[in-house]
Amino acid sequence: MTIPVENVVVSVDRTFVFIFGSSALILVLIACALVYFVWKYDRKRHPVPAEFDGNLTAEIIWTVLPTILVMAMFAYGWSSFTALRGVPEGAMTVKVTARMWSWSFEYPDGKKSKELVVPVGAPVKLLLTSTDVIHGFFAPAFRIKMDTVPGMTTYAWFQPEKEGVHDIFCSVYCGLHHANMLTHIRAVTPEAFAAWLAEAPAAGLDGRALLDKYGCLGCHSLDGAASMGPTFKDIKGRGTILVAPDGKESTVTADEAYLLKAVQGDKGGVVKGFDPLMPVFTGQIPEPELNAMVRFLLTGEAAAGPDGAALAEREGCLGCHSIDGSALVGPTFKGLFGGKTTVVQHGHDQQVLVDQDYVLEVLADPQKRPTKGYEPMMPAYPNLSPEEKQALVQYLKSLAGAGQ
Ligand code: HEC
Ligand code: HEC
Ligand SMILES: [Cu+2]
Repeated sequence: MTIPVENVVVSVDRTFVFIFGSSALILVLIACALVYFVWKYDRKRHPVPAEFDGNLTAEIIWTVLPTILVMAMFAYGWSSFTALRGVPEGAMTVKVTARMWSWSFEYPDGKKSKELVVPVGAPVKLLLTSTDVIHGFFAPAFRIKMDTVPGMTTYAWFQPEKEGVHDIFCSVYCGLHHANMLTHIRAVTPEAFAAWLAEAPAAGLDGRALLDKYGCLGCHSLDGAASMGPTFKDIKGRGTILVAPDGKESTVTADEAYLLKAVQGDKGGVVKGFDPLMPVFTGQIPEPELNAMVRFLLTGEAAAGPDGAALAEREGCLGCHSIDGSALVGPTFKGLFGGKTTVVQHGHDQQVLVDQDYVLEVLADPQKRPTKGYEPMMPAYPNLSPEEKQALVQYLKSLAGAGQ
């Protein structure tokens, strides 16, 4: 089913204007009639009340007119309902997760984000759910208001026609920081969207995985084995003899600048002793990925680990934990790591050291030993990868203060 798009907003508004307009009109008519009758039939002008014994015409009118009006309201309402519920084919699906007190969005390629970035001119389908209590996804600019319910997936869709930034609110009161559950829809050009999607996720890029993804490892070995192209083993600082198209030979050192060009296949010559089979990737590999691959070639490191600060924000930790020492729903992260905390287990207080093991335990099963003096509201994070958990531990460590 395809529905012309502005029609969602337009038809919702038309329904609203029609119902509101006809109600307002009826209100005015009734008020005027009331005043008129009070004036016309007061005791001075009408000392003796008239007696009626039924009026068929009047009865038909007051049955037929409201029926028409209500049917018209239904027709308008039905058209906007179908527009809101009928997702056009080919819509990009974005998973929306609501939690106390933040939103996160996951794209089909696995990219996660705190804001909902979408391309203009294409429909977006939202699959909504919640990890804790009922929240409401409310995007007034697109006339969407849909509950997000734990254990259930609801949906909505919209299509931005212009570039712009639009608010997203939570429409269901969900506790202390309900009012902070704010983010936005950012509608950008399709090109900007593609670039944004390809950007390095906050989790960091794995250079080795990228070499695999771009098919480099089909022609280059990592272990020194001979292949179609030179091996990547010990490529750093290696002297390479390049043969330029005019046959001139030159020796280059495999440093970062050379590799950045070589990886894209435009190093200006062919490595001596090899066939010119290296594909040209110029402009096809986004810069962050290029850098990650070169970093891997130079250092052998897969990637910088995930960024703990970005992760803490994206996963909503910072909605409940401050980093400046102030108390929110949970204890502040400032100075937490390396210090002592009091937890309750089997009704007994217990002093524990906040170290890596403790943080990992909290992320896996926060209610095993909840922190004393706080509501047991900390959600479990079973879906974080070991690297992500590690990044959070490092992040907490970095907030521990001097000497930790
Ligand atoms: C179809 C096989 C093939 C694929 C796929 C391929 N390469 Fe190559 N590559 C070669 C060949 C052959 C050479 C040597 C000849 C030349 O310089 O063109 C080479 C040369 C290189 C060099 C220079 C090596 C040196 O010793 O100076 C680098 C760096 C390189 N490739 C990186 C990559 C990366 C990164 C990818 C993936 C994005 C990739 N290659 C994909 C075949 C391939
Ligand atoms: C909904 C609010 C909320 C969110 C979201 C949340 N926490 Fe918590 N957290 C709490 C509360 C409340 C406590 C204390 C009570 C308890 O242990 O359940 C707590 C306790 C903790 C503790 C133990 C502190 C101590 O002194 O014992 C750590 C560590 C922690 N959270 C880390 C995190 C991390 C990391 C994240 C994000 C991945 C996160 N929290 C997300 C509310 C939250
Ligand atoms: Cu909410």
